[in-house]
Amino acid sequence: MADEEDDIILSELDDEALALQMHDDLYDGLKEEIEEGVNILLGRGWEPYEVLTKALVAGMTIVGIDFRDGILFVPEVLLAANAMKGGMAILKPLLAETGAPSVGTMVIGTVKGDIHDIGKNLVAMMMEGAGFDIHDLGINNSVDAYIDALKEQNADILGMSALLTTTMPYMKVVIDTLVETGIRDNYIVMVGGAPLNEEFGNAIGADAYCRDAAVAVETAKEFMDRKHNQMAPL
Ligand code: B1M
Repeated sequence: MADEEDDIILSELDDEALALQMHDDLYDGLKEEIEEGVNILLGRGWEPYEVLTKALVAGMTIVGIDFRDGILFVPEVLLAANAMKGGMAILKPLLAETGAPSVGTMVIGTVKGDIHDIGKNLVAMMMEGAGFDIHDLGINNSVDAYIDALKEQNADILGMSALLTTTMPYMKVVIDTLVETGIRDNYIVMVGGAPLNEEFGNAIGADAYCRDAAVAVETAKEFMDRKHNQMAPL
Protein backbone atom coordinates (compact mmCIF):
# COMPACT_ATOMS: atom_id res chain seq x y z
CA MET A 1 0.00 0.00 0.00
CA ALA A 2 2.98 2.33 0.65
CA ASP A 3 3.76 2.76 -3.08
CA GLU A 4 0.20 3.74 -3.84
CA GLU A 5 0.28 6.27 -0.98
CA ASP A 6 3.20 8.11 -2.60
CA ASP A 7 1.04 9.02 -5.57
CA ILE A 8 -2.01 10.13 -3.66
CA ILE A 9 -2.51 13.84 -3.10
CA LEU A 10 -5.11 14.03 -0.36
CA SER A 11 -6.29 17.51 -1.24
CA GLU A 12 -7.21 16.34 -4.76
CA LEU A 13 -9.63 13.66 -3.50
CA ASP A 14 -13.32 14.40 -3.18
CA ASP A 15 -14.83 14.17 0.31
CA GLU A 16 -15.93 10.56 0.10
CA ALA A 17 -12.65 9.34 -1.39
CA LEU A 18 -10.69 11.32 1.16
CA ALA A 19 -12.61 9.81 4.09
CA LEU A 20 -11.97 6.32 2.66
CA GLN A 21 -8.30 7.14 2.11
CA MET A 22 -8.12 8.27 5.73
CA HIS A 23 -9.46 4.89 6.84
CA ASP A 24 -6.52 3.34 4.93
CA ASP A 25 -4.05 5.84 6.37
CA LEU A 26 -5.29 5.18 9.89
CA TYR A 27 -4.93 1.46 9.23
CA ASP A 28 -1.34 2.10 8.12
CA GLY A 29 -0.66 4.32 11.14
CA LEU A 30 0.17 7.37 9.03
CA LYS A 31 -0.21 10.16 11.56
CA GLU A 32 0.86 13.06 9.32
CA GLU A 33 -1.55 12.00 6.59
CA ILE A 34 -4.36 11.73 9.12
CA GLU A 35 -3.61 15.21 10.42
CA GLU A 36 -3.54 16.53 6.87
CA GLY A 37 -6.82 14.81 6.05
CA VAL A 38 -8.52 16.22 9.14
CA ASN A 39 -7.39 19.73 8.22
CA ILE A 40 -8.58 19.34 4.63
CA LEU A 41 -12.05 18.14 5.70
CA LEU A 42 -12.36 20.96 8.24
CA GLY A 43 -11.29 23.41 5.53
CA ARG A 44 -14.08 22.07 3.35
CA GLY A 45 -16.64 22.89 6.02
CA TRP A 46 -17.07 19.49 7.68
CA GLU A 47 -18.23 19.73 11.29
CA PRO A 48 -15.54 18.51 13.74
CA TYR A 49 -17.89 15.80 15.01
CA GLU A 50 -18.48 14.57 11.46
CA VAL A 51 -14.72 14.33 10.83
CA LEU A 52 -14.34 12.47 14.11
CA THR A 53 -17.04 9.90 13.45
CA LYS A 54 -16.90 9.43 9.66
CA ALA A 55 -13.14 9.66 9.09
CA LEU A 56 -11.50 8.62 12.37
CA VAL A 57 -13.86 6.41 14.40
CA ALA A 58 -15.05 4.57 11.28
CA GLY A 59 -11.41 3.90 10.34
CA MET A 60 -10.64 2.62 13.82
CA THR A 61 -13.55 0.20 13.57
CA ILE A 62 -11.84 -1.47 10.60
CA VAL A 63 -8.59 -1.66 12.57
CA GLY A 64 -10.53 -3.32 15.42
CA ILE A 65 -11.99 -5.97 13.13
CA ASP A 66 -8.61 -6.93 11.70
CA PHE A 67 -7.03 -6.89 15.17
CA ARG A 68 -9.72 -9.30 16.33
CA ASP A 69 -9.16 -11.53 13.32
CA GLY A 70 -5.40 -11.70 13.84
CA ILE A 71 -4.58 -9.71 10.69
CA LEU A 72 -3.17 -6.78 12.65
CA PHE A 73 -1.02 -7.05 15.78
CA VAL A 74 -0.36 -4.82 18.78
CA PRO A 75 2.49 -2.74 17.24
CA GLU A 76 0.39 -1.93 14.18
CA VAL A 77 -2.65 -1.10 16.28
CA LEU A 78 -0.50 1.18 18.43
CA LEU A 79 0.55 3.06 15.30
CA ALA A 80 -3.08 3.36 14.24
CA ALA A 81 -3.97 4.62 17.71
CA ASN A 82 -1.16 7.16 17.50
CA ALA A 83 -2.43 8.39 14.13
CA MET A 84 -5.96 8.62 15.55
CA LYS A 85 -4.70 10.67 18.47
CA GLY A 86 -2.98 13.06 16.03
CA GLY A 87 -6.32 13.71 14.35
CA MET A 88 -8.15 13.98 17.67
CA ALA A 89 -5.68 16.60 18.92
CA ILE A 90 -6.69 18.89 16.04
CA LEU A 91 -10.39 18.35 16.72
CA LYS A 92 -10.21 18.71 20.51
CA PRO A 93 -10.16 22.54 20.73
CA LEU A 94 -12.89 22.76 18.09
CA LEU A 95 -15.16 20.35 19.95
CA ALA A 96 -14.50 22.23 23.19
CA GLU A 97 -15.22 25.62 21.64
CA THR A 98 -18.63 26.29 23.16
CA GLY A 99 -17.55 28.82 25.77
CA ALA A 100 -20.58 27.74 27.81
CA PRO A 101 -20.50 27.96 31.62
CA SER A 102 -19.81 24.66 33.40
CA VAL A 103 -22.79 22.32 33.28
CA GLY A 104 -21.29 19.97 35.85
CA THR A 105 -18.07 18.23 36.83
CA MET A 106 -17.06 14.77 35.69
CA VAL A 107 -14.25 12.51 36.79
CA ILE A 108 -13.45 10.01 34.07
CA GLY A 109 -10.90 7.24 33.68
CA THR A 110 -10.24 3.79 32.29
CA VAL A 111 -10.47 1.04 34.90
CA LYS A 112 -7.67 -0.89 36.53
CA GLY A 113 -5.85 -3.34 34.27
CA ASP A 114 -6.96 -1.59 31.10
CA ILE A 115 -4.81 0.76 29.02
CA HIS A 116 -7.28 1.58 26.24
CA ASP A 117 -7.89 5.31 26.27
CA ILE A 118 -9.03 6.47 22.85
CA GLY A 119 -12.77 6.11 23.50
CA LYS A 120 -12.42 7.57 26.98
CA ASN A 121 -10.49 10.54 25.55
CA LEU A 122 -13.21 11.05 23.01
CA VAL A 123 -15.91 11.08 25.66
CA ALA A 124 -13.85 13.56 27.69
CA MET A 125 -13.42 15.80 24.65
CA MET A 126 -17.11 15.77 23.78
CA MET A 127 -18.16 16.37 27.37
CA GLU A 128 -15.77 19.31 27.58
CA GLY A 129 -17.24 20.62 24.35
CA ALA A 130 -20.68 20.42 25.94
CA GLY A 131 -19.56 22.61 28.85
CA PHE A 132 -18.61 20.06 31.51
CA ASP A 133 -15.48 20.38 33.67
CA ILE A 134 -13.52 17.22 33.07
CA HIS A 135 -10.96 15.61 35.33
CA ASP A 136 -9.36 12.86 33.31
CA LEU A 137 -7.57 10.27 35.42
CA GLY A 138 -6.11 8.46 32.42
CA ILE A 139 -5.79 4.68 32.37
CA ASN A 140 -5.49 1.84 34.87
CA ASN A 141 -7.44 3.41 37.73
CA SER A 142 -7.98 1.83 41.11
CA VAL A 143 -11.07 2.34 43.28
CA ASP A 144 -9.08 4.72 45.47
CA ALA A 145 -8.01 6.84 42.51
CA TYR A 146 -11.64 7.28 41.44
CA ILE A 147 -12.95 7.99 44.92
CA ASP A 148 -10.16 10.42 45.84
CA ALA A 149 -10.76 12.38 42.63
CA LEU A 150 -14.55 12.44 43.09
CA LYS A 151 -14.12 13.94 46.55
CA GLU A 152 -11.34 16.35 45.60
CA GLN A 153 -13.18 17.67 42.58
CA ASN A 154 -16.58 17.72 44.28
CA ALA A 155 -17.71 15.94 41.13
CA ASP A 156 -21.25 15.33 39.93
CA ILE A 157 -20.47 12.46 37.59
CA LEU A 158 -18.20 9.45 37.57
CA GLY A 159 -17.41 8.09 34.10
CA MET A 160 -15.67 4.75 33.75
CA SER A 161 -14.38 3.15 30.57
CA ALA A 162 -13.38 -0.48 29.94
CA LEU A 163 -12.50 -2.15 26.66
CA LEU A 164 -11.74 -5.65 27.87
CA THR A 165 -14.15 -8.31 29.06
CA THR A 166 -11.58 -9.04 31.76
CA THR A 167 -11.53 -5.46 33.10
CA MET A 168 -15.19 -4.49 32.85
CA PRO A 169 -16.11 -6.33 36.10
CA TYR A 170 -13.87 -3.85 37.93
CA MET A 171 -16.56 -1.24 37.39
CA LYS A 172 -18.74 -3.19 39.80
CA VAL A 173 -15.92 -3.17 42.35
CA VAL A 174 -15.86 0.62 42.16
CA ILE A 175 -19.65 0.98 42.43
CA ASP A 176 -19.84 -1.53 45.29
CA THR A 177 -17.19 0.46 47.16
CA LEU A 178 -19.18 3.66 46.64
CA VAL A 179 -22.19 1.88 48.15
CA GLU A 180 -20.21 0.41 51.07
CA THR A 181 -18.75 3.80 51.95
CA GLY A 182 -22.19 5.41 51.82
CA ILE A 183 -21.42 7.86 49.02
CA ARG A 184 -23.03 6.10 46.05
CA ASP A 185 -25.96 8.52 45.85
CA ASN A 186 -23.67 11.54 45.71
CA TYR A 187 -22.69 10.73 42.16
CA ILE A 188 -24.16 9.93 38.78
CA VAL A 189 -22.26 6.88 37.54
CA MET A 190 -21.98 6.43 33.79
CA VAL A 191 -20.11 3.58 32.13
CA GLY A 192 -19.04 2.82 28.58
CA GLY A 193 -16.71 0.81 26.36
CA ALA A 194 -17.04 -1.58 23.45
CA PRO A 195 -17.77 -4.82 25.37
CA LEU A 196 -20.44 -3.28 27.63
CA ASN A 197 -24.17 -3.09 27.10
CA GLU A 198 -27.27 -1.78 28.82
CA GLU A 199 -27.84 -5.02 30.67
CA PHE A 200 -24.33 -4.97 32.12
CA GLY A 201 -24.73 -1.34 33.16
CA ASN A 202 -27.93 -2.22 35.03
CA ALA A 203 -26.45 -5.35 36.58
CA ILE A 204 -23.51 -3.51 38.15
CA GLY A 205 -25.70 -0.68 39.46
CA ALA A 206 -24.56 2.11 37.14
CA ASP A 207 -26.98 4.96 36.45
CA ALA A 208 -26.37 4.71 32.72
CA TYR A 209 -24.56 2.77 30.05
CA CYS A 210 -23.46 5.03 27.19
CA ARG A 211 -23.03 3.50 23.76
CA ASP A 212 -20.84 6.33 22.49
CA ALA A 213 -19.54 9.79 23.27
CA ALA A 214 -22.62 11.58 21.90
CA VAL A 215 -24.91 9.45 24.07
CA ALA A 216 -22.64 10.15 27.06
CA VAL A 217 -23.09 13.90 26.56
CA GLU A 218 -26.87 13.66 26.18
CA THR A 219 -27.19 11.35 29.18
CA ALA A 220 -25.01 13.54 31.38
CA LYS A 221 -27.01 16.64 30.43
CA GLU A 222 -30.30 14.89 31.25
CA PHE A 223 -29.01 13.75 34.64
CA MET A 224 -27.69 17.23 35.45
CA ASP A 225 -31.04 18.78 34.48
CA ARG A 226 -32.82 16.37 36.79
CA LYS A 227 -30.32 17.04 39.59
CA HIS A 228 -30.77 20.81 39.30
CA ASN A 229 -34.57 20.53 39.13
CA GLN A 230 -34.66 18.35 42.24
CA MET A 231 -32.61 20.93 44.09
CA ALA A 232 -34.60 23.92 42.87
CA PRO A 233 -36.85 25.43 45.59
CA LEU A 234 -40.54 24.57 45.24
CO1 B1M B 1 -6.95 -3.66 22.42
N1 B1M B 1 -8.44 -4.93 22.44
N2 B1M B 1 -5.90 -4.90 23.46
N3 B1M B 1 -5.51 -2.42 22.12
N4 B1M B 1 -8.07 -2.80 21.09
C1 B1M B 1 -9.73 -4.45 21.81
C2 B1M B 1 -10.61 -3.79 22.86
C3 B1M B 1 -10.34 -5.81 21.27
C4 B1M B 1 -11.86 -5.82 21.18
C5 B1M B 1 -9.68 -6.15 19.93
C6 B1M B 1 -10.25 -7.39 19.31
O1 B1M B 1 -9.90 -8.47 19.68
N5 B1M B 1 -11.09 -7.18 18.34
C7 B1M B 1 -9.78 -6.84 22.32
C8 B1M B 1 -10.65 -7.10 23.55
C9 B1M B 1 -11.32 -8.44 23.52
C10 B1M B 1 -12.13 -8.69 24.73
O2 B1M B 1 -11.86 -8.30 25.82
N6 B1M B 1 -13.21 -9.39 24.49
C11 B1M B 1 -8.45 -6.20 22.69
C12 B1M B 1 -7.36 -6.89 23.28
C13 B1M B 1 -7.52 -8.39 23.44
C14 B1M B 1 -6.19 -6.24 23.69
C15 B1M B 1 -4.96 -6.86 24.37
C16 B1M B 1 -5.26 -7.86 25.48
C17 B1M B 1 -4.09 -7.43 23.26
C18 B1M B 1 -2.86 -8.16 23.70
O3 B1M B 1 -2.01 -7.61 24.35
N7 B1M B 1 -2.82 -9.40 23.33
C19 B1M B 1 -4.24 -5.60 24.96
C20 B1M B 1 -4.78 -5.26 26.36
C21 B1M B 1 -3.95 -4.22 27.05
C22 B1M B 1 -4.61 -3.76 28.34
O4 B1M B 1 -5.47 -2.90 28.32
N8 B1M B 1 -4.24 -4.34 29.46
C23 B1M B 1 -4.69 -4.57 23.97
C24 B1M B 1 -3.92 -3.46 23.60
C25 B1M B 1 -4.29 -2.50 22.69
C26 B1M B 1 -3.38 -1.39 22.19
C27 B1M B 1 -2.43 -0.85 23.27
C28 B1M B 1 -2.57 -1.94 21.04
C29 B1M B 1 -4.41 -0.36 21.63
C30 B1M B 1 -4.86 0.69 22.66
C31 B1M B 1 -4.25 2.04 22.41
C32 B1M B 1 -4.93 3.11 23.22
O5 B1M B 1 -6.09 3.06 23.56
N9 B1M B 1 -4.15 4.11 23.53
C33 B1M B 1 -5.62 -1.25 21.36
C34 B1M B 1 -6.69 -0.89 20.52
C35 B1M B 1 -6.55 0.43 19.77
C36 B1M B 1 -7.86 -1.69 20.38
C37 B1M B 1 -9.03 -1.53 19.39
C38 B1M B 1 -8.52 -1.97 18.03
C39 B1M B 1 -9.65 -0.17 19.23
C40 B1M B 1 -10.17 0.47 20.53
C41 B1M B 1 -10.53 1.89 20.21
O6 B1M B 1 -9.74 2.80 20.46
N10 B1M B 1 -11.68 2.07 19.55
C42 B1M B 1 -10.10 -2.51 20.03
C43 B1M B 1 -11.07 -3.10 19.04
C44 B1M B 1 -12.44 -2.44 19.11
O7 B1M B 1 -12.86 -1.93 20.12
N11 B1M B 1 -13.13 -2.49 18.01
C45 B1M B 1 -9.28 -3.36 20.91
C46 B1M B 1 -12.13 3.38 19.10
C47 B1M B 1 -12.89 4.09 20.21
C48 B1M B 1 -13.39 5.43 19.69
O8 B1M B 1 -14.01 3.29 20.57
O9 B1M B 1 -13.04 2.70 22.83
O10 B1M B 1 -15.21 1.64 22.01
P1 B1M B 1 -14.31 2.79 22.06
O11 B1M B 1 -15.09 4.03 22.71
C49 B1M B 1 -16.39 4.44 22.31
C50 B1M B 1 -17.53 3.75 23.08
O12 B1M B 1 -17.20 2.46 23.52
C51 B1M B 1 -17.86 4.72 24.18
O13 B1M B 1 -17.64 5.97 23.55
C52 B1M B 1 -16.48 5.89 22.74
C53 B1M B 1 -16.55 6.89 21.63
O14 B1M B 1 -17.74 6.84 20.91
N12 B1M B 1 -17.10 4.72 25.43
C54 B1M B 1 -17.60 5.34 26.55
C55 B1M B 1 -15.88 4.27 25.74
N13 B1M B 1 -15.56 4.54 26.99
C56 B1M B 1 -16.60 5.21 27.53
C57 B1M B 1 -16.80 5.74 28.81
C58 B1M B 1 -17.99 6.38 29.08
C59 B1M B 1 -18.98 6.50 28.10
C60 B1M B 1 -18.81 5.98 26.81
O15 B1M B 1 -18.13 6.89 30.32
C61 B1M B 1 -19.21 7.59 30.63
